[in-house]
Amino acid sequence: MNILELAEAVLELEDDKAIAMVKQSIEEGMNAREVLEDGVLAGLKEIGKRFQNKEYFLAELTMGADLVDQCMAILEPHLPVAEGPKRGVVVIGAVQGDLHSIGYGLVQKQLELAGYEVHEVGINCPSMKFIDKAKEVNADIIGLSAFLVTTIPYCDEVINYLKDMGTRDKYKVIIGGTECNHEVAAAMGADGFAPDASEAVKLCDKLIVKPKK
Ligand code: B12
Repeated sequence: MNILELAEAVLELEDDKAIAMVKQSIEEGMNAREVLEDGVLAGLKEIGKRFQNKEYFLAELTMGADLVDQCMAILEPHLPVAEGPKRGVVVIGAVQGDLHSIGYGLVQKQLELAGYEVHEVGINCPSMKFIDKAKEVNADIIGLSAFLVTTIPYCDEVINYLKDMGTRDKYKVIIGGTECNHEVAAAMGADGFAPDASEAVKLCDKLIVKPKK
């Protein structure tokens, strides 16, 4: 199975071909993470570019996201799992107004594989729901996903609510998503930003001093 051809099939929204190639990659014993990142997600990134250039529209964006979901479901059971004590508790979701679930879903998966207990609060999640969930599960970290310039202010809102409630020190807050970066994170007073799921795991490892029993 050729990974570049898989990325191309995803980009061209050739569902049957892409899914068959993903299945074939498993049969051939290829590295599932590479197939996901360099094949499936590389194709999705190109879909985003076509959308930006107005060659693709919302329908194609949605079809691309559905195809990626299907490919991920096949690959997931083949991703490597970490063993050992629980490393920490993370609450994650997409902030209010944001419907992008693939990105934080991957972060969630990678964190779980790395030994974190992760609680997902879903898409379009009101700021207080992140905080209530964090309290309920005694989280170490709150992960906010924002893919749009218009939804990033809701990351600020979560941080401001935590400050208002006098609980800012209780949780580390991290952000991610296409339109986020280190500067945006620093400006809102977040504890960190990560550009992708593997960096998100490293960031959480850095922010959590002691693993949980
Ligand atoms: C798929 C997609 C959609 C799908 C999402 C489906 C789903 N279930 O997720 C749908 C069709 C719903 C959608 C809708 C829209 N979208 Co859209 N979408 C995308 C697209 C093509 C890919 C996003 C994606 O999932 N990538 C795959 C992931 C794996 O890639 P990734 O970003 O590298 O993910 C990593 C990081 O982001 C990070 N990360 C993510 N979350 C978190 C959280 C934490 C805590 C941390 C630490 C890290 C982290 O880790 C991830 C894993 O490695 C992007 C293009 C792009 N370049 O991002 C546009 C894009 C984000 N969308 C865009 C737009 C404009 C829209 C719409 C407004 C379109 C419209 N006219 O309606 C709507 C808005 C809907 C809403 N209210 O949220 C723009 C945003 C531009 C901007 N300046 O704000 C983009 C950039 C496209 C473009 N180039 O114009 N979209």
